[in-house]
Amino acid sequence: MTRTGFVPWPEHLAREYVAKGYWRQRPLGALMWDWAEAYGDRVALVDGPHRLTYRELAETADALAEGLARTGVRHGDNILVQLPNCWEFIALILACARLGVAPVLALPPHREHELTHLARLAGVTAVVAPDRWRDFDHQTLAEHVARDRGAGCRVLVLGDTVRPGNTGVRALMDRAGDPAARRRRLDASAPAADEVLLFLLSGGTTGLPKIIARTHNDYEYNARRSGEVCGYDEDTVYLAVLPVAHNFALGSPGVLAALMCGGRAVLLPSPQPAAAFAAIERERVTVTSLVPAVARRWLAAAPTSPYDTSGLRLCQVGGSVLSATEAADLMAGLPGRLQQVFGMAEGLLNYTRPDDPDDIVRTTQGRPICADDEVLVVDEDDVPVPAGRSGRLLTRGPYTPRGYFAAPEHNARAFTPDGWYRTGDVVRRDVAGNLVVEGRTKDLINRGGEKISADEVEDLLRALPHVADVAVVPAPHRELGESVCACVVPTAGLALDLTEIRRFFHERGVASFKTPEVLMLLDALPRTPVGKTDKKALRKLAGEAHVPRQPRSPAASALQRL
Ligand code: OOB
Repeated sequence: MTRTGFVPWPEHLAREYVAKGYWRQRPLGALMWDWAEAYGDRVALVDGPHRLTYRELAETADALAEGLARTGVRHGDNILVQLPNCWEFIALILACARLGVAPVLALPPHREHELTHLARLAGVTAVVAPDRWRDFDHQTLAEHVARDRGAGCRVLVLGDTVRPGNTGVRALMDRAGDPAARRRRLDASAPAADEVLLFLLSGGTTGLPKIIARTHNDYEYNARRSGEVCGYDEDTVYLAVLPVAHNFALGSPGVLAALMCGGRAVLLPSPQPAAAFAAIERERVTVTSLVPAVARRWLAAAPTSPYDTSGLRLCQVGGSVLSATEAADLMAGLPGRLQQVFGMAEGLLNYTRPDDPDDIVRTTQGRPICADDEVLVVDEDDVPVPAGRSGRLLTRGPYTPRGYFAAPEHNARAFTPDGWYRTGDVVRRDVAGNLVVEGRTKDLINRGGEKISADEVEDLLRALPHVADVAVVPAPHRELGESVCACVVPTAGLALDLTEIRRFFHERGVASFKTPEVLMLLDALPRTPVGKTDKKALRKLAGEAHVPRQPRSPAASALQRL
């Protein structure tokens, strides 16, 4: 079953990846049963009061797979999934894997703007959402998104309030009936391992989000090899505080690697320090992963925390830039050994190793996980630069797909003709192969690890009559690293402020984390000699004019007209 829009690896490499044991040629659903056979009564998932053993998880995933099939979702379909961290999320991913249905993993803050786009792009046949989450009515949102897809797109709801016409996810998990017979039926119609397992969202390319099809083969390797590099074993207890819809918490090594080696995954709906520290003590957590913004909050909270977090062996930090000074602070003040992670939903993963010297852990973002990860550091003309010099990072490898899904025009820019992915990151590589991230060429805002396309926000702002010209750049932010700064040339006679922008974005159904938090009103945008918007100059302005989020008023008003 091939999905139109999927870009495969060249055949000779696919064969090589199998021969070298990277690709195991077993779909994740089959592996799930291997885990259940090996670790049956051990606890696999913990979510508040819910504790599921490996066997319960496998049986529930099978029941859900057949439940999904009864609603009409079938092998080869794509579905949109928007769920917070909860055990049902993991059961759903495994159920989809069993059926050959690929979930598009949206984030809980996404709204109609993003979800409608993703649903169309992947041609989904169902939308899965909670009934409510953080005071927001996701069921109604899911109904709107499904309606846009037309008749036949179902709404599946996780929660107590399932409206008529929609289907309850919990009811689909009913384990009545013979699990062995169900297992045989699902085995008989299992997908092939080179089919799409799931879709991850790209971290901010041009325009609306792109999606990345990850296969059973490549994503299983992504998680398994990451687990090996990070020393995962049966005693591993992984705490997921970042969204499991993200590659970092899901499979790098995250929840999936914990399940692969008989460990345990503990799911929390937020990275709030007190709840996280309590969970680390209660569940004897050994490893967790954080973005720097969260790590900073944990660092601030650690000295007064009453909880025993001494069981934490490894504290992974990645997703956005971490300076050597900050890394040193985290090494001194957070429980567990620091591990830097430089990864991407597009594939390539770099980790400092648990036994690396302090100096490497403090000053680098680690090295690739696979001997066949190809890494090139090049100049503007794609010519490799000497070791130790900084340049643009290109990569290929067994878990780095060869194109975004159904995006041929974008792929022509984001990939070289011979399949190298242009990461958009500027790095330096030391003699041992460790990478140091020094910047980026891609036009995005990295807001606490959440990537926001400048292009997308600019397009939205252009729809406001008040906006004559616009450019979006990052503004430094004390906690988040960066926030969205809108540089606007206003239409003569029309006043514009952040409240108006916020209202507009809200009405358009845009995820709130993309809403500009800093506004610079300008008479004209600076231009480069060739007439392009000079974003470098604007970034500098935004940096100089930076105002902390709190308090906003006096300093922010100084920004109203520069
Ligand atoms: C992770 O994945 P994405 O897809 O959200 O974002 C990838 C981009 C990278 O290209 C780079 O620009 C940035 O995020 N990034 C870092 C970084 N780790 C990621 N920039 C500086 N330092 C780092 N350590 O962010 C992701 C995926 C898997 C594991 C970890 C992070």
